Amino acid sequence: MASSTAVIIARDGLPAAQDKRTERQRFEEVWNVLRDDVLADFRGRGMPQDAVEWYARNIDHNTSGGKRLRGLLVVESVKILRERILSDSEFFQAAILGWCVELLQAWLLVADDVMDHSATRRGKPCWYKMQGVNLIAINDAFMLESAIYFLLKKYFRQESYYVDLLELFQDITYETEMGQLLDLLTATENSDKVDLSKFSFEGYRRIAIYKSAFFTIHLPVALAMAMCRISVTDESLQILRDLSCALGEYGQIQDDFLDYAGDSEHTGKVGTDIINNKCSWCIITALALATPEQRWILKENYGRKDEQRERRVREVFEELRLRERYAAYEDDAYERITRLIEAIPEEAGGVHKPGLKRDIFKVLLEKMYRRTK
Ligand code: GPP
Ligand code: MG
Ligand code: MG
Ligand code: MG
Repeated sequence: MASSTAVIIARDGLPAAQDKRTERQRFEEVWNVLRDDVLADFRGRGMPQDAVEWYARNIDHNTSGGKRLRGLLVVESVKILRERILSDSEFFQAAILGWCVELLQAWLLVADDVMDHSATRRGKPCWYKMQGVNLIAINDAFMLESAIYFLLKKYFRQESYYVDLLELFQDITYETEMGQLLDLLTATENSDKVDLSKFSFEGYRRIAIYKSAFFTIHLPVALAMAMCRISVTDESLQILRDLSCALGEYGQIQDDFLDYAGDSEHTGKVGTDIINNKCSWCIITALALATPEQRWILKENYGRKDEQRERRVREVFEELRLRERYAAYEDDAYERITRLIEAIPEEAGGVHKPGLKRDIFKVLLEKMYRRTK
C-alpha cells in the first residue's frame, strides 16, 4: 500500500515514531475491551454459564480472521478528516465505530453463509456448520447485530450525533437486506428454472451496490463524518454515494472473480456462485462473450448442484479468457475510480473546504487494488 496518509497514530504523549504498535494492532486491542463489555452485560442480565460460553464462542468464531478493511476504514477516515494524529480517546471512539461495522459484517456473513449453503469462511467452517450449531446460527446472527446497538448506546448515547449513528446503521442494514433479496431471487434453488436471460449488467450493478457497496464504503465513511461532526450536505452525500457505488461495485466484482478463480486456501472460502446460479460478474461477462454453442453449455450446466456440471461451466470461463478480461477490467476500474477521486472538490474559490477528503478513497483504492483475498 502506497500512501502518505498511512501514518502510525501516536499514543497520547508519545510521538508517533515511538509508538511501535501498528494501527491494526491497536484496533485489535480495542476489541478486547468491547468483547468484555458485551459479555459482561450478557452475564450481568443473569444469563447462565453455558449461554455465556456459547455467546463467547459465537463472537470469537465470527469476528476473527477478517481483513478488517471496513473497521479500519472508519479509523483511517477519522484520521484523514481530522488532518492530524489522533489522541488515544479519539482512536478508541473511532475504533468502536469500526468494530460496530465489523460486527455488522460478522452477522451478515453468518446469515449469508446459511443462505448460500457455503462450507468455509475465513479458513474455518462456516458458523452454522460447526458442531451443534445449525439453525441456532440464525439467532446467533441476530445477537451479533444486537451487540452493535448495545455498544453504540454504551459509548455514544451522550453524543449529539447518537441518532445519526443509529439511523446510519439501520438504513444501511435495510439497504443491504434489499440487495441480499435481489441476489437470492436470481439464485433459484430449482434447477428447472435456470434462466440466464434474466441476467443483465444493469441488474448485476444493482445487486452489487445494494448488497455490498453501502455497508462496505458508505457506512464506514459516514460514521467517521458523524464522529468528526461534519454536517452532511447534498453535495457531500452525492459524492459519498457515487464513490461508494464505484468502489463497492469494483469490490463485489473482485469478490465474484475470486469466487471462481481465487485460491480457496488463501481466500479462506470455497466458491458457490456457479452451483447457486448467482448473477455474478463472471457469468454476466461470459454470456456477453459466448458463442451460441458456449451459451448453450452455460445454460445446460450453470446453477446445478453437480460438480461435473460446475467443471463444465469453469471450462467455458477458461475458454473465454475470463482471467484476462478481469485483469483488463481491474486496470480500467482503477483508472476510472482514480479520476472520480481526483474530481472531489476540496477547495472552493481557492479556500479550503471542510468535508470529504480524496485521501479517504485513495487509501481504500490502493488497499483494494489487485487484492487476492
Ligand atoms: C456477500 O455476498 C453479501 C453480504 C455480506 C450481504 C448479506 C446480507 C444479508 C442481509 C445477510 P457474497 O455471498 O458474494 O459474499 P461471499 O462471497 O463472501 O459469501
Ligand atoms: Mg456468500
Ligand atoms: Mg451471498
Ligand atoms: Mg461472493
